[in-house]
Amino acid sequence: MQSTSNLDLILNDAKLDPKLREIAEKSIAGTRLNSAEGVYLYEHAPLAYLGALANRVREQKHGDNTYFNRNFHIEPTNICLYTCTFCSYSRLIKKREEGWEYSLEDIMDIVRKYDEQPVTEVHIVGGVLPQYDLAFYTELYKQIKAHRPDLHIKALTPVEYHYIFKKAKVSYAEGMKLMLEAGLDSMPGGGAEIFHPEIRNEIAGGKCSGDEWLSIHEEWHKLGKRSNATMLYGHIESFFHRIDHLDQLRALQDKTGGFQTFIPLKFRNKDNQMSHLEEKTVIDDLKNYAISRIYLDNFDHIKAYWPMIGRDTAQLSLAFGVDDIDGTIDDTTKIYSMAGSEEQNPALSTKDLVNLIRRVGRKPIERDTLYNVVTDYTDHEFEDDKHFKGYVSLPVVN
Ligand code: V47
Ligand code: SF4
Repeated sequence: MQSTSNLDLILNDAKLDPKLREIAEKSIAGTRLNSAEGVYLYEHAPLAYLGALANRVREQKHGDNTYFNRNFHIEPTNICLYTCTFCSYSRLIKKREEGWEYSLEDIMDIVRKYDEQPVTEVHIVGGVLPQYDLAFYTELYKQIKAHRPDLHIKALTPVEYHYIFKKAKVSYAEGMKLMLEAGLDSMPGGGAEIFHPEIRNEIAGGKCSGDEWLSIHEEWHKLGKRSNATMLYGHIESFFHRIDHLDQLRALQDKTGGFQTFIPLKFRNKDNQMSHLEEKTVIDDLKNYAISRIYLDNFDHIKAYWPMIGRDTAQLSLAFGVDDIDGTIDDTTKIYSMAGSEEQNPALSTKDLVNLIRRVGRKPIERDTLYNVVTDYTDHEFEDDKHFKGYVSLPVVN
């Protein structure tokens, strides 16, 4: 594990690029980096420098604490009327026989399957289709809350909400209030992709714009509620576009403080319209985690979505600014490998997940969605972990 002494060693090197020294000094002093400095980090900073600097920020915020939670995913449908070029769902509009469209009762059956499981959250996200409208989701949230009031509903992204509200002819503010009243607790970070229209129009044309994505989160935050943010990187965007994306998130966070976690999502190239693009390397991924940690000074958490990047990279990421590993359970999801995730059949028991974190010298903490501590596993001894078998799912939509 890296420590601040690694950073001292790097800063004591007389040959260190003076610009990188200046940036490190700014970060250490708690002075915000500007966008030119962000791009400079992507273009010039070596991996060891980025790791040492990001680790310093991470340890200042969280020490060795590394968070995970127990949730399950439901994808109401894997068919979508949009055609994002990176998405492995979009082709299904023409091949409906490979798709599913769950009814409200189907979804409630899935929820009931977890009745005996110690999960704290249900993460709902799927494709966009007309029948999944305002009435459908408000009724679904109400039924979930009636069945299991303590289950945190983290559901849908501005991609769906924009579509649903437009169809129902309600404003974003009115729409989000209706969702809150129906039982929505928080919003996941999906659908953000890359905000800059130069890229967004190419890869996600037709769905909500970057500004609309941000406005819906803003309305949700105004209601006193929390959400996450993502960035889909490693396709046709440049470093400038990545920093522009982070800048916009940082600005909204200054205004509302409503974001909890930033989740960088590495583009995977299986079975989509951008399959010809080569995927980024692990080194690029680690640099991207580190720069996100250094740059997003007003975000509490940086999350690695381990089913997508694999266990080894997830462990490494904990030394590059990441303090959260998405630990989820699910045995119903069918599409986790559609986009070519690292984990073809990802399954980790709580014990395995705890050990994965411990083995790189960090402290495993099970959290709920809002980062309240559920169980501190730092000194926990597992006698028999058979009562809980964890599985993870991999939603790759929105
Ligand atoms: O928005 C789609 C991405 C996202 C691909 O908030 C792809 O806790 C890589 O947002 N390669 C959905 N990524 C997943 C998501 C998420 C996941 C885990 C936790 C949380 C959270 C949010 O997946 C989409 C899109 O950006 N995605 N296709 C692909 N080929
Ligand atoms: Fe639809 Fe989301 Fe896939 Fe785009 S990323 S095609 S909006 S499911």
